[in-house]
Amino acid sequence: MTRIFSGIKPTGHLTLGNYLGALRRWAEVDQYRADALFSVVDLHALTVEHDPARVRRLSRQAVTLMLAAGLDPELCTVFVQSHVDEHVRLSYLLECTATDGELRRMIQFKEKGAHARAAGQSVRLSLLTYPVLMAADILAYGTDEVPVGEDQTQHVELTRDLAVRFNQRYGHTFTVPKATHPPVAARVMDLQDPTSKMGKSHESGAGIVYLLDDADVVRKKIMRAVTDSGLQVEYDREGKPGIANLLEVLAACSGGNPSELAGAYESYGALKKDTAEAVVELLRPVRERHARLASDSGHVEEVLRKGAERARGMARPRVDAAYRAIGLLPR
Ligand code: AQP
Repeated sequence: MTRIFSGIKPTGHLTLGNYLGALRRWAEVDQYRADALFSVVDLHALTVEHDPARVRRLSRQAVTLMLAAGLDPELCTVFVQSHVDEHVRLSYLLECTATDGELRRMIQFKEKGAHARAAGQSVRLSLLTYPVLMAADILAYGTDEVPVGEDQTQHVELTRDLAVRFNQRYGHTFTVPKATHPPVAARVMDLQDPTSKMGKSHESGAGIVYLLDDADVVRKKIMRAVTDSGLQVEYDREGKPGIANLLEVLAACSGGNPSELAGAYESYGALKKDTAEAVVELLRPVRERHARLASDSGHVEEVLRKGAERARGMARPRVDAAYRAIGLLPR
């Protein structure tokens, strides 16, 4: 059976981008067709300036939202990365496989490093090495497929390179995984700056739809989305990025196709109105289930306990094999 691994970083409140680019497909498709593991990758949240209490709060909220989005712990494994030590154990071996040059080329390192410097903060070493930890997250489970938004493609490519290199040097140990992307909305853009990704850790939330925003807040953010010059509704990612983003979001919500939908609208206002309503309806059940689950912390704890136990059992044999293959004495 196909093995799937994917994760979500508790660096902010989850967004419509996280939902359309990842969560929804995990819940609607992936958990049924594969042996899937979904993790709140909390160690990755420590790579930038962070507040410990906030990371804890956001980690719990992310797990609760994953369940609210429809992940069923009977069908898939839901867990928190830091509960399974094998990720960090394997990460060190992969650091001994990677080069600093290939890590310095990572776009997220360049962008987040520049952002930290601009804010007068130093760049944590873990920001440079975090794609290696992500490779360990994936390779520890013999993962075949990594369903992610387009922003993560480069990291999955690095994971593939490290797996191939390790296998060539030390003998076949890891499955070489591939990234998969949703058919539409693989990259939801910020509503106030449609040339950059809707990212949960951006300071200004005006262009970001959070999954737990009230319906009226969602409507307001979408109605105020930055649009492009001209009046005609056209699907043109380069020339009209704001309108293209709204069409992609509407298509992802309604199951349509962005180019065809464009023909159905005569004004930007009408497109915004329908997009806002479609998003509100899409998120309504998630918000309702989240409210119910958030009041049952015992259930969430139990899901995480069982999830970590199952994940450990799956990761340990492969990580132990990697330790032996690379030249370390068996315990
Ligand atoms: N805007 C997006 N469009 C489509 N997919 C997206 N994803 C994130 N943003 C978008 C996908 O969501 C999954 C989890 O992402 P993550 O938590 O690992 O972090 P990220 O990709 O770095 O996302 P953020 O929200 O932008 O976080 P920050 O701001 O902290 O960097 C991934 O599959 C991702 O592709």
